[in-house]
Amino acid sequence: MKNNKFIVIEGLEGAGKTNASMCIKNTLNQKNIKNIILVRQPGSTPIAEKIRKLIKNKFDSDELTKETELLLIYAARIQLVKKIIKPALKNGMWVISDRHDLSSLAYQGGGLGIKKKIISQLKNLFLKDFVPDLTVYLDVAPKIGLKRALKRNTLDRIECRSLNFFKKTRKIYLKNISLDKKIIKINANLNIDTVNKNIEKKISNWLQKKNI
Ligand code: T5A
Repeated sequence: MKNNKFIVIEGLEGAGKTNASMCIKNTLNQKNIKNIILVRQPGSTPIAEKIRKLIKNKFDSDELTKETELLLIYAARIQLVKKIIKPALKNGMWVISDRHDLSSLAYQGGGLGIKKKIISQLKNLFLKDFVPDLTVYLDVAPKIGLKRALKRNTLDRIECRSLNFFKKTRKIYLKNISLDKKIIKINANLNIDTVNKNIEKKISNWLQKKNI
């Protein structure tokens, strides 16, 4: 029987998702799991990467409406799920995704105020019962996360939003993780070594519980 899994990493900007992806991959490698692919959302297929640019870049002459933003993100997600994630899982690969549909609930739902019902309808229509086996939520205070993101790069279209936008986004993340037993919360305000140790420990425990 295949025991490969779909693992998602979630969190605000600068939460450390890129770092966490590598940490989870290394932890799996230590358990002799080597057949792993890393993907990011939006992105990771040629078309989804084009959509990613539309999402992240600012346009002087036009502005994405919140509904357009949601639909573009969902279009990129469906492209990735159908073309890469599902076939990889079918072939026995482990998939680690930097973000998935919880990001839409948090950012477009919490941050932009699109009704949960609308986002859930999209999810039910296109993802149906396809859900991650595990989600690792990196909880960071918006101010800390944005400071880290700013240190690394100039801020993109979404990162330029107000602190209040990210506070509302985090609130929805926290609400959802309290409802879902398949989400692990990590305190991502701590230094990177401590965060890595905590991720490694929680992933190892989870694997043990799954007899992997
Ligand atoms: N989006 C996406 C939506 O609005 N809705 C959706 O449904 C989806 C899927 C994606 C954007 O799209 C939006 C959200 C995003 O705005 P992105 O560039 O992929 O764009 O943005 P993020 O996913 O947020 O990626 P970031 O690269 O900004 O954040 P990460 O990956 O969480 O952070 P990371 O690992 O690159 O770390 C950032 C910096 O902080 C340092 C790192 O070394 C790095 O320099 N760092 C730490 N420093 C101190 N202590 C720690 N614990 C640290 N952890 C990391």
